[in-house]
Amino acid sequence: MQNLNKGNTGSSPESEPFSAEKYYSTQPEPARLKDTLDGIRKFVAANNEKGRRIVLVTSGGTTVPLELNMVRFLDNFSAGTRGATSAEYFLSHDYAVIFMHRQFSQQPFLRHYSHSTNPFLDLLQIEEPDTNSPSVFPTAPRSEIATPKVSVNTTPEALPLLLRVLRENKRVKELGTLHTVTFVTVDDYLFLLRGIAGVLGEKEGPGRRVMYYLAAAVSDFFLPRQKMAEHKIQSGKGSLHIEMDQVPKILKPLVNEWTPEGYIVSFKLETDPQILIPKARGALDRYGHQVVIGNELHTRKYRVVFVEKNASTNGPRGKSIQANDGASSYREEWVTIQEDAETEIEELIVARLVERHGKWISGRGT
Ligand code: PAZ
Repeated sequence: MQNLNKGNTGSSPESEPFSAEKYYSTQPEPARLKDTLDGIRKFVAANNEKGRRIVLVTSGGTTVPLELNMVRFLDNFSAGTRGATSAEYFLSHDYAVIFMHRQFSQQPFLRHYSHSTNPFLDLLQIEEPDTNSPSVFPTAPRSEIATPKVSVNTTPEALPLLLRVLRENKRVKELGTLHTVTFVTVDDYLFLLRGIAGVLGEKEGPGRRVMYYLAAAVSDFFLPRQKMAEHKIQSGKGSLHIEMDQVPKILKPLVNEWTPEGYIVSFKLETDPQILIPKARGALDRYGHQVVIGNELHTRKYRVVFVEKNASTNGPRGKSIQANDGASSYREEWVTIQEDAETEIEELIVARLVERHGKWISGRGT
């Protein structure tokens, strides 16, 4: 057996768990973080000036590298569909969207033509006089391939969706309401989240007009840089033993310190239906934010549950009040669609959140 952890890694029961503070002072921040945050600051200022609501949508899964010169990593499940789809609906409600997503995961608008489910090239038709011409791909110079005699059209079935997507994409570009940033590792994610929350929470910023929609699947465990092997882990020494540390729970500082006025929605994914609601309630108790949206792995596209605290048990930010009757402290709303429905569940999720956020902004919501 080989132990992946470098040096004296300590055994988990005795080692100190990483607080957010310790995490941020010992782990590496992503390259060009300052430039990324400058870009966010400009985007926020421009949209804040127009009085728009702003939402930070996080989307896709984070990775955990196993080596400093990374060849192997652990990944988290998520295609980024929830985040990309929701971002489109927030844009249609005139939100300015900061879309923070895993590199190469689904993106608003592009998602309609990504991967192999709906390959873009199959939607296009090419018309040219000589259909028997020999293959020119990929050797011919590009200038020779495009001749005035060739025209490209979409298939008739593809046109309605394509038009809708193109028009909405154009509208959003003209308004300047979508700003995209990418992450790969859990370190990237955590530093970006703290940095963006810092910008959104700045004085003269959007205040209560900000929503956090945390749909990304974030690793619960990581390998601190100080414990990582420098080079590619070698095989041939038997089984591999990896001891990982727990990622600090950053919802706590997000709610209490970084974004005093933001409306915060977190997601909880489970595979065991029995624990979904208790875990969602537990998160509300622990962090004191507004909503946990629970979903199960296999039904997540058709069924989600909004878990919230009742007004009487929701104290000031970050402080929940314990009711005598545990169950009545919470309310749950299931949102479902038929599996073959044309509607996307994100349309319903976002519509409900926009309404709740409106109440939060006017001081009537919890
Ligand atoms: O990206 P996707 O559509 O494939 O999946 C979305 C999801 C299940 C990752 C999301 O809805 C979610 O639950 N995110 C939080 C995951 C977690 O509990 O860490």
